[in-house]
Amino acid sequence: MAQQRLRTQVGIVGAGPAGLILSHLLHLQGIDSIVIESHSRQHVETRIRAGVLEQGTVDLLNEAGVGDRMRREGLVHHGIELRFNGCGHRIDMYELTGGRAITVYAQHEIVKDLIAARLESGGQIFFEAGQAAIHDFDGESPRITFRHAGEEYEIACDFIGGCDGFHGVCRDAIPGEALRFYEKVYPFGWLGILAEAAPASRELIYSNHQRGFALMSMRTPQISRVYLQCRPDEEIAAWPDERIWEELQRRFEMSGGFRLNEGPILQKGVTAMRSFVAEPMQFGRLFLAGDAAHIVPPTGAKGLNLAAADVRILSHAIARWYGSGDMELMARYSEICLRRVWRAQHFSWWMTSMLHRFEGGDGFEYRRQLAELDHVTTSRAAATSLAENYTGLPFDLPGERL
Ligand code: RFL
Ligand code: PHB
Repeated sequence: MAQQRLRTQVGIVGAGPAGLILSHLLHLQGIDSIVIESHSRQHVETRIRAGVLEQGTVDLLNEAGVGDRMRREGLVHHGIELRFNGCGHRIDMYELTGGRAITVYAQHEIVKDLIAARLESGGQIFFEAGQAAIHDFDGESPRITFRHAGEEYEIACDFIGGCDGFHGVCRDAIPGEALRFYEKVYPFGWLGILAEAAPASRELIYSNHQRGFALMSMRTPQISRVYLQCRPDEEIAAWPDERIWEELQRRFEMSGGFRLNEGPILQKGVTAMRSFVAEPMQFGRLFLAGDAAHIVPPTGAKGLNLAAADVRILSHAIARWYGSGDMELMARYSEICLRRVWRAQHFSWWMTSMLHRFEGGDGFEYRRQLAELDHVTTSRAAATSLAENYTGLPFDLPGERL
């Protein structure tokens, strides 16, 4: 069978937030890319994932001209609630950070907006691309091969964006001795539901409870997104809807009385929790971005935001290379991203440790958590640190030049 040969400047594997934002930002700088994605368009546009966008991510999407629907439909939140020992405590992030906020807007809506923008401006995305493989990225002429609609394809390019998530092929294509992995697996997971029920609070509630952690989030004023800590290998079949609601009601209980609004559960699933970093994030002309390079536990709501921060740097680095042949930013890509990645790793680990129930604890862990939560909710300095990290570090950390 004849192979279809294509040529582009940047070949991108993965049409998640990292791959799509990268493709769009490159386009804005006049750089051509082709994206290949193993799933269908419908699948990636309906996959329920993240929901919390840092101020910097919102600003990036707005500046890139893909923020119209997010501005109309996204929910801007100025605070979050930490709930423990039967009482709620609001962290006023807006006031503590001098006006920074988060926006609740579903990841798959961002994906929809970006796919529409790419296709509208003539961008090429191959959905349902099978058997993707990357080649020759240690030299000057990398290639991507894949199958699509029964045909074999080859894309010749100058650079490859490895944006194919944690289970993708790009990271594994790098010689083992060139990478170092850092990993921490947590002894629990999250059971998440999407429910047709009005959120019981206007803002997110992170609840530390002796039965386990629970989080109330939302997608719209009519749709709740709620999580509860469970075993990492929890069987979803063991959780009929009534059991989920009963457990959630207990974990959000308050001395003054509080009930979540219940409604039909539209979707449910279990996610294991891990912290993971692959270093460096570059090998030759292959650049890893987003979950392909790092995973954070979702307690800090950082995964999608890190993916956006990575590709922002990468698009600048690539644009500089094409513009003036300047390699410096490209050479520093990994180092610049990893600094933010490790800050987010620390914050996500810290939130996770403060809020989850650890099995086998003799009570010391729980008492320590209560003391920490007491500190965070009564010390302005501690609350400010949480608020700064949650709303997001500035895009350009000290010492970075863009
Ligand atoms: P993605 O989204 O996994 O996209 C990778 C894409 O690559 C495709 N792919 C391939 N394509 C071609 N060939 C192959 N061989 C391929 N292998 C894979 C995949 O089909 C997919 O389309 O990675 P990306 O772009 O790096 O984006 C990262 C985010 O998706 C992730 O970090 C967040 O969803 C994490 N996350 C959260 N992040 C936040 O910032 N705020 C949150 O509130 C938040 N909540 C969450 C989360 C993740 C969760 N789960 C399900 C893990 C809540 C949960 C429950
Ligand atoms: C979500 O709305 O899906 C969400 C919110 C906050 C988190 C994680 C997930 O920390």
